[in-house]
Amino acid sequence: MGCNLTQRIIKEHLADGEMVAGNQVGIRIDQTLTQDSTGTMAYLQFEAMGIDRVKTERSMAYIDHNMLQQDSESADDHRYIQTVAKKHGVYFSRPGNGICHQVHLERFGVPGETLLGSDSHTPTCGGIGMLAIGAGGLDVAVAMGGGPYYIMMPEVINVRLIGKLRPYVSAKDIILELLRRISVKGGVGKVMEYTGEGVKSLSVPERATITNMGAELGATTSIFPSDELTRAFLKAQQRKEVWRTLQPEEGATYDETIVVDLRILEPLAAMPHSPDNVKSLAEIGEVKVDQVAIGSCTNSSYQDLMKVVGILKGKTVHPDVSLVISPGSRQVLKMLAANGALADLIAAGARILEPACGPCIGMGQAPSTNGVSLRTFNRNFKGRCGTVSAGVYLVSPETAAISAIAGSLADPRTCEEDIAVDIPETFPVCDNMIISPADEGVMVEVVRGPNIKPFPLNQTLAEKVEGSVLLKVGDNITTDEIMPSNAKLLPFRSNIPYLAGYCFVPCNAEFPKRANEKNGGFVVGGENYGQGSSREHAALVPLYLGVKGVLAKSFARIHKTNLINSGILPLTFKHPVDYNGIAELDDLCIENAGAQVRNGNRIIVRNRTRVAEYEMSIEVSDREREMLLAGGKINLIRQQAKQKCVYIDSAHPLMRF
Ligand code: MIC
Ligand code: SF4
Repeated sequence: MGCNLTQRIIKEHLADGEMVAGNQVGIRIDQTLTQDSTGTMAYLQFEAMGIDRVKTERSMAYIDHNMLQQDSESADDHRYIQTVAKKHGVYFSRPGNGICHQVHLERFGVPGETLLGSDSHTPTCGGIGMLAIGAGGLDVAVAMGGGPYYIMMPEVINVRLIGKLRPYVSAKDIILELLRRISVKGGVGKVMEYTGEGVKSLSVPERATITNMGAELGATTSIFPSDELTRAFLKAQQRKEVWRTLQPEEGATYDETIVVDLRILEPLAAMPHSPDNVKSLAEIGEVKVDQVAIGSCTNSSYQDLMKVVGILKGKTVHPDVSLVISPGSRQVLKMLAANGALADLIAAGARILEPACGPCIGMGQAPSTNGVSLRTFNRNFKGRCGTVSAGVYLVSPETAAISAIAGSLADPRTCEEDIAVDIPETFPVCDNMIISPADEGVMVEVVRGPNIKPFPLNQTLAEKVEGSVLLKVGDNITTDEIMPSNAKLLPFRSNIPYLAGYCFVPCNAEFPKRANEKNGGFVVGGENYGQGSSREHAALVPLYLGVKGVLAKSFARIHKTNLINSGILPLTFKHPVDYNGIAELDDLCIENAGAQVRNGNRIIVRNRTRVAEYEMSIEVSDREREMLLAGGKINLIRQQAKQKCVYIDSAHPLMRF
């Protein structure tokens, strides 16, 4: 029996634990990445650990999210990240250089290595055969310090691709098809590994579109083999020396197989308000469109945008449509500028944005009231675009471009142009927007703006954990609902007290007030609680507001870890029917909480209002159990450091110990 690709890479990086499905394994991390909206917190946490220099092969700090700079906060945070990166050995990608995942794929990803990023779409680099995983900032900070990253040994799903896509059907349609089949929670606890002869028909950027949006399946990550096409891509990026061939071993086994026949796929769209609400364009029918947005870490490669150019060239965007295009990287933008394609896009009426996340995270370009926006992005959660009443459809670049001309949702197969685009033999490589860190030992002053506020730290678990149900929500609650991100809030990612005023507001505008009045309490959720982003603010802000535990039917992977890292109890209903019996403002209590958490997986929660008892399970590893008892990861690290007499910067001005 041979190892599949995922198991091969985990085996090569195994630092702790046994590779048995369901066991926790610690893996050595070769590379890390942060972006600016999660990065400030990650570097504050890294600093608080008192480690001088990152211990990874390469750590990158990208600036790509907070680009509007309506006031001084974002520029101040960028300066903090730039200086803290310089001091501690991290490479800094300046604003304007592109979206972290696109740039990392182009310039830094290495087949067979591990990458941990403080962004849920870090799996993009699975497109070149990297084991690339998204995590909360604190986990990335620990990995920068040389600590292993712990995951549940995943099940590995073989996604066997057969045949070749027909013209105008896109890699985006492959991942939309998977979302249609297995939903936003179908990948939880799993790695999606792509195999089959269909792999050879997909370029690296196309593979990266698929691995990128595997995040929407809830998967731990997604990965393609590293083959001749990977070699050609890396050679074109002048990095052929990092290539290695990487395939599953002979006789590799998988936990499950999903077959996708590329020959019969059609153009698809995810309808509002969930990435798995997928239908074919034919099924959706006529939809009038107000806005088209092309870009994001899912679909902003040179190949994607050249296909768009192929469709738009010589035409004019429909009078009722606003078309915005954000190239994924400066390299892509430069290529479009050099070959004249940018001029074609401008001539067609496209509004060109800088290479950054932009509208994908609500940083501008909010659609009109009740507007319909077609986007090549990966998430269409209600309100994420900035307009609560708008409906966002997720589509391929081909569908987006043809619809921008038609003014309504249109099938790209009606195009007459030949839009096939080959990967160039050489990309115009220029890393002059990457700033290298200072040499070890060189003094660097870290510049902190007034926006940086202390972040909350939990206390050791109380013997009696009690409080009211502050909020009860349904299935698939996103981190965008727990801690919204938009142009008004994103600049405050290093200011937890400010963000607290907006916590859970999309679910209930009274939540922050109620949490304050009740002095904290519990949240009750349905299936896949906390799906979506990696932002640990969705745990830190509830912690700040006194949330002690979340009772849910199931949890999304990254968010569950962020709760544990913050010392908030993630409790799963043993009997999901108990969910129905709880109401907001019920008074809950966990007696002997410490002993219950220490002794096993069963936790009894009493509902004092209804005189009922719920059997909950706490599905955590022994390490995580320790973390919950200590009041979160930082407290545990500090306790352990004290025991080992390791110096920890407990006088750090930014932390409230
Ligand atoms: C997102 O797409 O939701 C984000 C913004 O990139 C997040 C990270 C964040 O909240 O800063 C993610 O995907 O992890
Ligand atoms: Fe940026 Fe959007 Fe990608 Fe998140 S999903 S990293 S906001 S482009």
